[in-house]
Amino acid sequence: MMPAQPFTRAIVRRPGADAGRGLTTAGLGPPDFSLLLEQHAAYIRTLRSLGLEVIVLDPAPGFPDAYFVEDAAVVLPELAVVTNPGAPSRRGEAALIEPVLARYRRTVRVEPPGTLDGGDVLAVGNRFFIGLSARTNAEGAEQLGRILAGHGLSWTPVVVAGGLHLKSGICALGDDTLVLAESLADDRAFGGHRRIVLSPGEEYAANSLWVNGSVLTPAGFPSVRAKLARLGLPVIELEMSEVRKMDGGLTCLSLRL
Ligand code: CIR
Repeated sequence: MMPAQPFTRAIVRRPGADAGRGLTTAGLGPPDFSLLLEQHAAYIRTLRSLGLEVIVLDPAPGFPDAYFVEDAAVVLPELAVVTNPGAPSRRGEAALIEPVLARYRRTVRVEPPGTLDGGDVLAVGNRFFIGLSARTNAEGAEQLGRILAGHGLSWTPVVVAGGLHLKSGICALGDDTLVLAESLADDRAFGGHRRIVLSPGEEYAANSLWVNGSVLTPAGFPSVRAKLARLGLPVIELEMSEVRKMDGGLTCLSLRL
């Protein structure tokens, strides 16, 4: 289940004091800022405990969603694609992340009128699924698709019918296994892979994060934990209550390189 190239680094950004002004549809109320910082710090500690070098960026004033760094880029082995985030309030995040990524990769950009959020991009080995969502339009998906194809990587568009991003309902464990919400289970796009289908009420845990053979999953979903553990993977549960209030999950908090 290990990919050819394990991750060695992660880029994260600390939430700013304005985090509660970010976009959300969760209806769970504003996050408790000190608890949000605690949960974010635990996430960083966990990535470090798995051997990753974690590059921690400062909050970006004026961009309350900027700690969801995953949306501003798609990192490939040979280059980083800096996105044009779909939400107007998040567009400026691309320019903030580009110089950081340029330390590690050649960078290219998704250009308007294309929009794309990294949360809509799921890599399963050499195969990519790109969600068409309220944030990612067909033009943005095609721009990324052309870049992927140019690197010998295949891609499939998937219409995101519910949830913010494609990865709000699905994640990949290594190169062959998908964990997905029941609403995506019948989508033929995912047919060729081993699939763990989550029951209604467990959807939030579909955004789990596989890191080099371990899987991070949100706390509070014991049956998902059990399903993951049955695969023989080490499972690490993280408290995500405050991140969830802002529609965020485990993958959005980092870019893995
Ligand atoms: C937003 O609505 O853009 C943020 N509040 C949440 C982004 C979550 N990102 C992700 O799932 N990749």
